[in-house]
Amino acid sequence: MTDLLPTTRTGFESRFNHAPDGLWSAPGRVNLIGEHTDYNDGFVFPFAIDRRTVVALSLRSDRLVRVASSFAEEAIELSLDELFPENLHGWSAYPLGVAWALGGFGADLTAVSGFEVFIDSDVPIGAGLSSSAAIESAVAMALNDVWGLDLDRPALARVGQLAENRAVGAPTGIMDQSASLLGQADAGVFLDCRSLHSEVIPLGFDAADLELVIIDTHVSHSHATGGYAARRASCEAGAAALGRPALRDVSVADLAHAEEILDEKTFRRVRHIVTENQRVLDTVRLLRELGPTAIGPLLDASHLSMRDDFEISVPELDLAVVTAREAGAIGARMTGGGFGGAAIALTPRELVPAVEAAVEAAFARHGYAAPTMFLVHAARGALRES
Ligand code: GAF
Repeated sequence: MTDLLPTTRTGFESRFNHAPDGLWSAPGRVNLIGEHTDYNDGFVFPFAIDRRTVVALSLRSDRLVRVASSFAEEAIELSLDELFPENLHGWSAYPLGVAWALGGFGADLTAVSGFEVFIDSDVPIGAGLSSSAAIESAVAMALNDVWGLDLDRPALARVGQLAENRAVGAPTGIMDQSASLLGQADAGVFLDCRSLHSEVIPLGFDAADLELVIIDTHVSHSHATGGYAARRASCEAGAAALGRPALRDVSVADLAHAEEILDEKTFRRVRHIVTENQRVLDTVRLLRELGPTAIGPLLDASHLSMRDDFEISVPELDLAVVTAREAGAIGARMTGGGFGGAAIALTPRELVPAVEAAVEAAFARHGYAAPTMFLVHAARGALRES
């Protein structure tokens, strides 16, 4: 149960003047390791967090769709007959994009009933914790139920990704929606983004007295603009030049040859993906063999690779990472798509106040806006709440 359930129900009732058919929820996610590897058919290891989006939804007897939320004044109305990506704008492109995307996964959009939905969330927006995937996954779960589609969770993740790619216009991979739909309490989701095979792996943070601190820099980022798409294009160009279907098919041992034939920048982009895939595999292995205290150096190496090879960090993220490490975190890295958002610091529980104080002081010294810091814990994935 989450605290948002009563307020979401009330929000629905006050907008639409009747009770919803049900409530569904889905969490945001944090990526522990494996950045930009998802659209390269590689490996990722995120977990669903204890911040959720809740949707209250009911079917209508006609073809009208009405979407309202706690974070926007206006409610959006349109007919299912007008439900095309080019008609969807702003925040409503996430829920309505999912309704449209379900048309590619078995929903007959010429025949299904319209619906009313109210959305509330405590996933911070813009922190790189996938507030968007939380909306997509919660709405996908809800429509899957009320439209009687019987899609499994990996398919619902692909629905959310299609909505993000086509309705929102961000050329993102499958990681965020998969974490939101497949997450489990106290565990990470180890996902092969080619086969979509996933394994839930216990994290053991609590038993090791470790906490994952989120340091939200408030440097805003968007995956629908330049940098993300440019990195994706470099990766695809690198794979093509190497004659491989995807960078998943390039190994660490292939890097010497890659350096010979690629231009310097493309080579660094490729090296990030190839080494990051290996770091995901190493993280999962170390977690199993030695527990979470062993994974710190891999988090650090991931950050350096994103800073120097993939060039998706910003000075605020670098400062957060360096300062957290100096204050006692056992590993730290930026998380998510980059160009802003949040860093994570895996920190012994008793050192969390020291890490937070050091980061706050360092940001003040550099004249950066004060960051927001909080802990996240691995939580269950999307579900029907009532
Ligand atoms: C964003 C995208 F949505 C993901 O698909 C992934 O590529 C991530 O950036 C980077 O690892 O969250």
